[in-house]
Amino acid sequence: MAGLAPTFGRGAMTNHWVDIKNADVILVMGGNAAEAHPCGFKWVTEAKAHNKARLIVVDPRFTRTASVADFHVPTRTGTDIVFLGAIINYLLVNDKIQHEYVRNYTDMPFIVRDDFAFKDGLFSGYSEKAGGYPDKSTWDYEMGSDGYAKIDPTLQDPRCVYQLMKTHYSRYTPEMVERICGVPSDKFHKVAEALASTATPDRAGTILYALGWTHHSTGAQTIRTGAMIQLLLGNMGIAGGGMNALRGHSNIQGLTDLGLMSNLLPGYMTLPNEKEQDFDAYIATRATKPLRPNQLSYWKNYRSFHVSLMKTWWGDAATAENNWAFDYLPKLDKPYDLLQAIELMHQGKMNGYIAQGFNMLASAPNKQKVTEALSKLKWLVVMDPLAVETAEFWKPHGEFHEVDPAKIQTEVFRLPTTCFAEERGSLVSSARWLQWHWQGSEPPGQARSDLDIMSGIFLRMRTMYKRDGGKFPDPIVNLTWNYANSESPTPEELAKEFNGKALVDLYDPKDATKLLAKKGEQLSSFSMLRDDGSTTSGCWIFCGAWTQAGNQMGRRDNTDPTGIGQTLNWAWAWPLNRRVLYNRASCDVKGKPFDPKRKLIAWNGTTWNGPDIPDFKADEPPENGMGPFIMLGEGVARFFARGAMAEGPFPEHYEPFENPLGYNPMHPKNPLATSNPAARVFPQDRAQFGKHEDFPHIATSYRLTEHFHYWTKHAKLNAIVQPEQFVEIGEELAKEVGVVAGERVRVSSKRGHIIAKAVVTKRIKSLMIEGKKMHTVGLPIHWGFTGLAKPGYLINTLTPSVGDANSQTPEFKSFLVKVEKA
Ligand SMILES: Nc1nc2c(c(=O)[nH]1)N[C@H]1C(S)=C(S)[C@@H](COP(=O)(O)OP(=O)(O)OC[C@H]3O[C@@H](n4cnc5c(=O)[nH]c(N)nc54)[C@H](O)[C@@H]3O)O[C@H]1N2
Ligand SMILES: Nc1nc2c(c(=O)[nH]1)N[C@H]1C(S)=C(S)[C@@H](COP(=O)(O)OP(=O)(O)OC[C@H]3O[C@@H](n4cnc5c(=O)[nH]c(N)nc54)[C@H](O)[C@@H]3O)O[C@H]1N2
Ligand SMILES: [Mo]
Repeated sequence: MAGLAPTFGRGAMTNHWVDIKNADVILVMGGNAAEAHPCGFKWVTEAKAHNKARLIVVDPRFTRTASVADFHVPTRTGTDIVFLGAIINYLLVNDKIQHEYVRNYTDMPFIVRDDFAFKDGLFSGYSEKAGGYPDKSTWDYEMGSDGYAKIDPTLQDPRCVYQLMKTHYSRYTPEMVERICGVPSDKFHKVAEALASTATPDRAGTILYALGWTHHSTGAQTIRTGAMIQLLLGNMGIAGGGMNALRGHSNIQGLTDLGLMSNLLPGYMTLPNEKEQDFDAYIATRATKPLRPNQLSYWKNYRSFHVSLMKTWWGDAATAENNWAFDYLPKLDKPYDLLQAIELMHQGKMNGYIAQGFNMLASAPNKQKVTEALSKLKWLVVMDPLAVETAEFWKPHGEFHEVDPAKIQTEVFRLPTTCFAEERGSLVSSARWLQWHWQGSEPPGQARSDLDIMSGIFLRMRTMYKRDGGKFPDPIVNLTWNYANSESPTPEELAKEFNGKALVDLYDPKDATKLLAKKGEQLSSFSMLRDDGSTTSGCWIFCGAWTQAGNQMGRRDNTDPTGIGQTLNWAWAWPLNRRVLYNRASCDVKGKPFDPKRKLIAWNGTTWNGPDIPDFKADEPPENGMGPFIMLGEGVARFFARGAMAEGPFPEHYEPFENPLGYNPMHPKNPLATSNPAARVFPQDRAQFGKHEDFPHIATSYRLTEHFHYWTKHAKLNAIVQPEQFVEIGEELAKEVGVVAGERVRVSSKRGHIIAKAVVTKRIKSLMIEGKKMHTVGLPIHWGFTGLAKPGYLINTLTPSVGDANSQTPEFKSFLVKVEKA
């Protein structure tokens, strides 16, 4: 089992960094972009300077982003669905929605099945025994005899999505926001009014978010709630709009794009599960059919993407007869996310682990559990340029890390790697741009690139399989490995492989005389991919990045013909260089831009034309009624997530697993609906949750500009600017526990304690929650026991092991502690 740094958040920007300058209203909620994305944040500054944009920040703390905002709203962590749900309610009740947009481009008119229900905080299909929703069949539309979903364009049918949504969010009132989030009604209304001002076609609003939304057991649903607001306002697909996930590590976007998650294949295809042994059935469940007449449902091409991937990986060994080597793919019995991996190690069910660019002892929740888990491995490989905490987990480090090496049998191998500055290749930004970068310096000492190390391991494994056989050697011995130097594939060779090529002369299926690509040529679009084994593509969404014309990612022409940031010749964006996803929705049904100032595309009578690349069928006449959301069978966006989410089709508020009240004010009488019923939680971890009676303070953890996680403390200048661990507490809490700035505090949770200096600040205010005064404690994450900065405790000594129901991302941002004078 290999563990690459798992992605702790997911998604991408629907728009892009430069486009933020086109916004009239910017909501930063669940992130601190000025601090964690300081380069990209300049586009917020541009919007304020040139567009008179209003910046609103909703964050438990007064952050560096808040310091330049027009308006900051302190809130309680883990309650954003209440706040956003109340915004939905506000927009619906006050009729602040873009009518033409929602009627034509969303599922509002769709009729939902009769047996779908929501009661006492739980949706139909819930099973207490299974601990979640084993049966989601009721979360679906009513289907007509013609095979299409039924709709009511008048939106009057009580079972249509619009009516159900209205009822669902009617419970989300400003009063509930005040009680649950601790946000007074006047502050809530100021935010609601600002957002509502973008419901008109001539105004745009954007939402920027990151970990303050993802690091919760309800993370994915919080993001959905934000997206629902953007849809109601007609802000998706337009310049200056969108849902913009600000990703973390410089290439974490590339990591998810290439499918480096336990359940993914490249290009957001998914691995089969254990029950999916039949190839055609596997394809059929993913190649979704249109749910309405004339819709594109682009995933219908799944087979072409999939077969092209298998031809890339296994070449001649992938044939029509063996279903393109479908048997070579592992079939998942369960998701193997980080929390699962730690649990399996902890149960002694894993022998070895490769931590590649991943300091898991520092970054994963519940350090004690991680230490015990690592101690049960036979071997651990750490691939990193630095001597990080994970590689030294077996060694005592005073009060910061107490272990007994005599009791740990794990053999640890450290393989020193290069880092980004010592290699060339492509990095994918949050904006989905693939940008080529060039090597800046030579690696020191014996450091070797990850590519060389992984190739070395692979080639030696292949030799052993060839020599000794084994249970199922085929996937290893038949893997395509056509690199000039097999010990050291180049980034160029890999980039070309991800793009894909023709394996035969490819002719236009509609015109047999028209040659599209000669055998061996690089392809220019994923529309050329075939399901008959005649094409390859290692990642279909990257098809177009390295064509016959060469490396598109290295392009550096920043010409912006219309001045709205559409620099189509700078780098290359997936898919097909489109810069704003769903840009068809920036035009009315006739194909005329809603706002000519912000034109992205328009219909000229025969085709759709830019300044952006149409995210649509380029020659599809508007009168055919094809919707803008071409990846969905509906062709329109979903308010009602049919079957897609783990805990229900409409986002609902559930409390964090360590809950400062002991109940969920939305459902005080139903303990089953206190916290997310479908969250990732193992029985043993449940026993390690603390109670509010013992741990009365709400903790959240976050970053500082001066450090990058746990490795810049190895760099002298960073270690000088932020030398020592600290804990931020508000003035009222400081008074309560009797400490002044600079004194040491002990912060404990059910899982352990840390001791650090107190920073007493006005930036964190106490909140009134359900009539009780509550305090938030701020924990910067950057310190540990290796490096040049002053040694400190790992923050994840304190955090609970529990994850989001959909992404399994740990709940790092909301847990309970007790602060005392040390
Ligand atoms: N300098 C620097 N930059 C970085 C990084 C770094 O380590 N250093 N790390 C990178 C990585 S990997 C990532 S993922 C990104 C993360 O980028 P961000 O998500 O912006 O970073 P964080 O500081 O973890 O958290 C953001 C904010 O969320 C707030 N918050 C906590 N809980 C809640 C909540 O329930 N609701 C709301 N509305 N807000 C909440 C916190 O107070 C905090 O201000 O940054 C990247 N950029
Ligand atoms: N409590 C709490 N915990 C958190 C978070 C939080 O907000 N609160 N944030 C979470 C998030 S969003 C993230 S992303 C994680 C971060 O967790 P990690 O990814 O484990 O943290 P980093 O310190 O960035 O570790 C990356 C390592 O990669 C090494 N490295 C750099 N370049 C290369 C290379 O080219 N090859 C190899 N092999 N290694 C390289 C670096 O030296 C570094 O040690 O932490 C998570 N943990
Ligand atoms: Mo991250």
